[in-house]
Amino acid sequence: MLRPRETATREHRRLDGRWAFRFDPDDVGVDEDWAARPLRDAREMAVPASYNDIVTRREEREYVGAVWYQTELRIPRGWHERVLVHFESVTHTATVWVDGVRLAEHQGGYLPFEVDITDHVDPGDTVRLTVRVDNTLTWHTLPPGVVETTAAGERAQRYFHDFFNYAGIHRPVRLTSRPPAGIVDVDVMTGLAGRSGWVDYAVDHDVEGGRVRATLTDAGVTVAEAVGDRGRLDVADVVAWEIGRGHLYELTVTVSDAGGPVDEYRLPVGIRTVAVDGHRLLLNGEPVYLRGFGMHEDHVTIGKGHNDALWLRDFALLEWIGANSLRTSHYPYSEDVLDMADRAGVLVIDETPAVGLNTALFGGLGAPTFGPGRVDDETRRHHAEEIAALIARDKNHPCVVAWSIANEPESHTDEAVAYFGPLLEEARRADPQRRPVGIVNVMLAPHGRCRVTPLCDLVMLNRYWGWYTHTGDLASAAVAARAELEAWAGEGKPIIVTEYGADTLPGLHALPAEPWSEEYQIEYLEAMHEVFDGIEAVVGEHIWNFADFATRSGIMRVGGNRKGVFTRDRQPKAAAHVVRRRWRSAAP
Ligand code: GCB
Repeated sequence: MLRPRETATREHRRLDGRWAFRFDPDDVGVDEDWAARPLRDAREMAVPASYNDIVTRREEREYVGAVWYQTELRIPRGWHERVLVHFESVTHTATVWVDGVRLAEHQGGYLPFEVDITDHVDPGDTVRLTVRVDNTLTWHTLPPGVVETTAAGERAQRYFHDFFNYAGIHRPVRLTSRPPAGIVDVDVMTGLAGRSGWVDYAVDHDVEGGRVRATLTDAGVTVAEAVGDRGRLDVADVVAWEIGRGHLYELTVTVSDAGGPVDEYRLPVGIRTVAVDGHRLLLNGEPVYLRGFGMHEDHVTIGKGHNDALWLRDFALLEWIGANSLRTSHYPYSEDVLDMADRAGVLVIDETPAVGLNTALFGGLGAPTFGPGRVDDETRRHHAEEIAALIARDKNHPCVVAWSIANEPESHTDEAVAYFGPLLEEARRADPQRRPVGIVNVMLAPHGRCRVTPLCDLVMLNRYWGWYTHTGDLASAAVAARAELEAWAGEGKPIIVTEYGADTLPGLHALPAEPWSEEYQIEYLEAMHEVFDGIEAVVGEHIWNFADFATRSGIMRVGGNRKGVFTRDRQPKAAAHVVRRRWRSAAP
């Protein structure tokens, strides 16, 4: 599915704003046909935004189940072709009606879907768009979860991951128009040799007898052209896409039939190569060292709602601190974030929402992770769909340098090998660029115990020596860190430490340094950096986390997870200045 973009043949308008909204605690909305008429007893809700931090009652913030959103929209009078509604993300399950007609259901809270409403509307019509959103996590959703009943008889959601289960319509909704037949998909593969570069493109379309023309421009000037469904565009004196310099060409693809142009699509293209060579991760043939963060889509009041201003601030801070990369922990982020990374020259490890496939973590369950009725074939099928949809959405972004198909899953058992082996293969097959694929390994499955990481192209490790283990004893933490990293280095693959960090309360000071103080976060990071610098196979350090973020409440968390180098309102803790000195004095 191609992302909506305005071209000569495609238009869209955003449906964001304040929609009617109501909770459905008894789950009667479908039976009572709420979509057939204006929502009764509705209040206003912002779209896009999570609803959880806009409401004020605990039962509503922590609500489990269905909520309803509704808006009216007008189909522009000039729109006589296909009309669709494109949702960038609805968390976690969406059912969509137009004027009482149920048209679609979509599972998965972090990837886009579209609903073709052509047969249900006419140009100039005003129609009612209703969306039922269910935030329930089960063993067959990603992330997974279980619903329990509390002693007080309330429904409560248990999950095995460490961020608040925000829900709602999280990203823009667009009404779009495009030709009835046209461009279905575009793939690009780019290459470099000295001062020459090239773009191999492939266009999938459903125009009978359609002929494809591809034009590559640089700041409006044509640099190469080709004809045919697939072909190569050669670029002399290429400006490669690099860290900190996200140079983008624009590929325009047009499909014409005997009557002239039928459809046009435009795509920003960065010309670069990504490869793994032994211990090294190569960008454009040169070794790179990743400096950056695991992040979250998380802000005060809007929760996981997308907001350009807040993300521009995040990118400004990444630049300020000298970061060159990020991981979309623990789910696919808005496509706008990837666009920003493309333009900024920031490398991205792109992650699926498969977090918490591990019943030993965050609240635990005391039951095995894998098995019928828990993480089983149905979960695996959905997981495969999520991997395919993520790669289909993001494959053409130059910023994406690796795929993470899961964060901290159980990885030491036969069941884990049987589950992940085929998924890793599917991810490799799905990416035309064949970027490296892996899982992010959990500390409970160290070197010698984890059986899935050896099947991956990269070693990605989340490690909390000095925090969850060796708490307060950084000398011992460094010994443990060195020993384990050296063992992993023996695998001959690049190692990225995808998480390391210490909870820190801004303003809490202690001399000598103590856990939770600003001094400890600094000493902790310095101790880890000294270890990383001594091991050649370590090619990346991603601090956990970029900023403090919301979690469910618990005795391990004080106002959420406080491992941010920035506060939740995006101001630096003391450690940010220390990290900045290290990162800004390094090569790009
Ligand atoms: C982890 C998880 C991350 C948590 C973090 C922590 O290993 O991947 O989601 O937030 O640890 O702070 O405990």
